[in-house]
Amino acid sequence: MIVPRSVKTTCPYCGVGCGIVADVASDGGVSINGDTEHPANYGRLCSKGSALAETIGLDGRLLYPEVGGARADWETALDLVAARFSETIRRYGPDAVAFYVSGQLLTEDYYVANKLMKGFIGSANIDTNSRLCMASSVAGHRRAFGSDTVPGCYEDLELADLVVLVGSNLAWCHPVLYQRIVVAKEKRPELKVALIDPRRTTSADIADIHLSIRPDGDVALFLGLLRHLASNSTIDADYIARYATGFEQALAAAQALDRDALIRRIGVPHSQLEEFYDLFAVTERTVTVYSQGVNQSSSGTDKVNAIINCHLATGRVGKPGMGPFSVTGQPNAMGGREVGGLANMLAAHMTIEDANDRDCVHRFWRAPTIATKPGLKAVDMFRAVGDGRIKALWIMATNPVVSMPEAENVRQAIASCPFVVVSDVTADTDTAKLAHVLLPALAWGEKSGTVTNSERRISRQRSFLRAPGSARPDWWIVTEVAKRMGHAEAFAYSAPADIFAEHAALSAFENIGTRSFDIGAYANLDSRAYEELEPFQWPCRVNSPGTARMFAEGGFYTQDRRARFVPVRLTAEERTTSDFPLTLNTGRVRDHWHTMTRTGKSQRLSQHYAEPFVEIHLEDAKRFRITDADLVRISTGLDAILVRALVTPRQQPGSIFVPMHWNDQFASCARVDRLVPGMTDPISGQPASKNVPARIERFHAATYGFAVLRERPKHIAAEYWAIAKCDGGWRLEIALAAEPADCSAFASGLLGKARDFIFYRDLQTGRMRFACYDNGRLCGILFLAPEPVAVSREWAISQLATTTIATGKRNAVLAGRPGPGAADRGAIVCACFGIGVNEIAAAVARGCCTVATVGEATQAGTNCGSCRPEIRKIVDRHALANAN
Ligand SMILES: Nc1nc2c(c(=O)[nH]1)N[C@H]1C(S)=C(S)[C@@H](COP(=O)(O)OP(=O)(O)OC[C@H]3O[C@@H](n4cnc5c(=O)[nH]c(N)nc54)[C@H](O)[C@@H]3O)O[C@H]1N2
Ligand SMILES: Nc1nc2c(c(=O)[nH]1)N[C@H]1C(S)=C(S)[C@@H](COP(=O)(O)OP(=O)(O)OC[C@H]3O[C@@H](n4cnc5c(=O)[nH]c(N)nc54)[C@H](O)[C@@H]3O)O[C@H]1N2
Ligand code: SF4
Ligand SMILES: [Mo]
Repeated sequence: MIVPRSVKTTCPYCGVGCGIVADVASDGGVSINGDTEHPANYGRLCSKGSALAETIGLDGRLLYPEVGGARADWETALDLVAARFSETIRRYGPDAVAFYVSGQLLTEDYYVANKLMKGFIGSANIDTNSRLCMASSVAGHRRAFGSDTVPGCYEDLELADLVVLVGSNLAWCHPVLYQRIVVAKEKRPELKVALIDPRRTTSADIADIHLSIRPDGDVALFLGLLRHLASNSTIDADYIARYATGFEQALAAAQALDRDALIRRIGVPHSQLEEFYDLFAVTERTVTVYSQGVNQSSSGTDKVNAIINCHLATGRVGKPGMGPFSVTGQPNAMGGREVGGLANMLAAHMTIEDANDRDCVHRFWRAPTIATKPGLKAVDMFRAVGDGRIKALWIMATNPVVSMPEAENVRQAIASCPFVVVSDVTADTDTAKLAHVLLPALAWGEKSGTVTNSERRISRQRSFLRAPGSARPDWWIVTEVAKRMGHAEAFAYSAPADIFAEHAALSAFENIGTRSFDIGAYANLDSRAYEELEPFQWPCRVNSPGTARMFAEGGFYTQDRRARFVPVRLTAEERTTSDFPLTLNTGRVRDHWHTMTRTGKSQRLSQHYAEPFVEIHLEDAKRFRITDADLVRISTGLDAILVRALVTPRQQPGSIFVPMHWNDQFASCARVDRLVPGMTDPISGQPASKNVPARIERFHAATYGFAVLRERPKHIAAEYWAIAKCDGGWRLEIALAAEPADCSAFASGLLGKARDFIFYRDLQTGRMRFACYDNGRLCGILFLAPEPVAVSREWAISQLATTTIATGKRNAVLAGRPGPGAADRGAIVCACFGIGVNEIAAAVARGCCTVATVGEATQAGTNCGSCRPEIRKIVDRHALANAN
């Protein structure tokens, strides 16, 4: 008998850090709702947060340690990890080992991993996937503010009169923040939104102005803005004089540039540029939100400083409704930065290069040693794994074979490494397959600790599920290895609360207001206080209540307490050549999370986009003879992938977009990071994943196929395939370079050898359909055609849901379209209620002319709201069609 309970926790996906209430019923059922009291979301959740209950099942989970592919007990696995790391260090020195960790670890996990590497192993070879995510923002903050501090808070987005979104698709990637802006804008239409993104993303929906700049045109754009602000006397000379230095040099650097060259580099019409500049100049309350379009660039750090320069110049920093705002991606990207999880940081915002900082941390930890120089950053780390300098590697909570640039080299490097440990919650990730030792970690819902969101707010994640199998928390795994490496005393924690208290104490240790990260108020908290910990914002010094905004009155963390203007330079970032004439841009979709190890388990989240794709502009499609729904091969100097073409006006000509999510478990050949070279920003070391020269060509398939299947097939013999969960089973897209010699054998290979197998071939068109039944129960349908299969996917999927199909109706299944009376929902728009585009269009045709009335009629968009921008588009399209 399960005791029903209601537990407050935090969403494990994006850096908005929404509060969640998880209710566990007596039958074990879990329901997830937004926490109405949490200041990040006040009850809201997006599609991913709302579908969390679907992803906590144990299918695919790693539940027991494995050594060499065989199940092992913890003692054996931990002893082996400790022995191999110790032995490698003894023979080759501390820099021969490395940890590659993640912003999806909790702060406590992160803290002990960093402590073990930097203070007890004595190397700084610990880097994190935040290198691929936040490193440029960290470097930019440190250059400007002397510390890695986000000055503002979420409320500023509502208080602003202008929100500038730079390289951020907030509607899909930080949906609850987006919704907060939508609501604020409805209340106060004078709140303007400007979007700066080469693509016209869904976030353009609320934008009053969209600048479709050239790839990496941002530095030029903000240099131009600084010049404009200076020439229009919008400079806050008083703020600059009191709190900053270097303004003249930064302005001179901007003014030295040729105006026309600058405009060409930005790539938008002069009039539109002036409109944006004027808007920025006259709007005191301006927040500039930026994300991966800024960070993931070879000029990422300069982009950050070019933005911050404009905010410093206008004194718009850390005041209500004003400030530069780097939004974090992962749930604990910020926590990782606090503990010093990057290879070039130490701990609690202290730096490796600073002898005093080293001494401070060394003494606090009572450590036998301390790292004396920065360790290898992610790209260099995997190169060092590849060339044998690193001989033992421990990967925790990240999937680098999918998410690292030069992914195929990374895969080979890991495969060649003498000793690889992977701690994960999923058994079969592309990275886990290469591990010598696999360690099962507790997943969200089972583990406890803290995370920090984009506005420096620390919240608790609390467990509400029992630990399955013999999975253990990441902090426990790390400390058990540390103990076995001879550091029992320094890692003798009994619970996450002990680690959090130590982390808090270190943040305040010898911190006389010299370090911005200070949560000394919690240095002595006990387990009960930890259990009850309410969300708070750092800094939160002893006897202080936490801080929403910083730097309005200066107080930066440089030697002289002044902020620094950085004289950024314009560098050439035009990379296309005649061989690779397009710019490949990569990023996210609404309903998937990274490498899909979790969202791929949810049929709801797998319907919005069910296969990997490339977005391409009509002009380019014509130029390269590609039509919508063709399969295309995209190649760069490194490698090639196969994906579906989506022809769209959202893309600017010359640039294509491929999502980062698909891995080798869900598609034959769609890991986009195989295409991305390890080119990095020279200051932050962050890879430039959004500007890669590429080529596109049509993949000439002889046969295309679509199938719905009750069971996932073991093997798919096709050049192209992409599989996704759907209601009742799986949906599969395939393409073959040559027509199968024996189509029936091919079909039974996929559908299984059930008793009843029916088949239809249209001799004229060459189209074929197969269906297979077991005792009247449909096992699967396969459609094959010489062109992309045109059958309603939703209708085919709905056939899986019908329990038995009468013999007379079986032909309708083969006809591959809905019979009379069976509506085709169309592609799913609302993931929460499974409402398709046809249902929404029908509601609009019946007279629903707003998102709200569509919601009343169909329920679409009435739960998490992530699909509202798309519904609005359908409504608008209809209005436009009527107007014409
Ligand atoms: N649904 C969903 N949400 C997520 C995640 C997820 O996987 N799925 N991941 C989370 C994580 S870890 C992160 S880091 C965030 C990322 O959140 P975002 O940064 O918003 O997401 P991306 O799609 O990577 O990139 C944002 C935009 O940058 C644009 N861009 C490309 N090049 C340039 C350029 O040169 N200049 C400008 N100005 N823009 C450019 C792209 O066209 C893209 O629309 O999302 C978080 N939220
Ligand atoms: N081309 C391109 N590449 C990119 C990006 C891009 O925009 N374009 N974005 C980059 C960015 S911003 C990011 S953040 C990265 C993300 O890339 P990854 O970090 O590789 O992505 P995830 O799929 O989130 O991987 C997390 C892994 O940890 C496991 N896991 C989940 N919870 C736990 C836990 O509690 N403990 C342990 N031990 N394991 C757990 C999951 O099963 C999964 O295998 O990708 C980067 N790569
Ligand atoms: S916006 Fe969505 S993914 Fe991000 S924390 Fe909130 S519910 Fe989770
Ligand atoms: Mo990220």
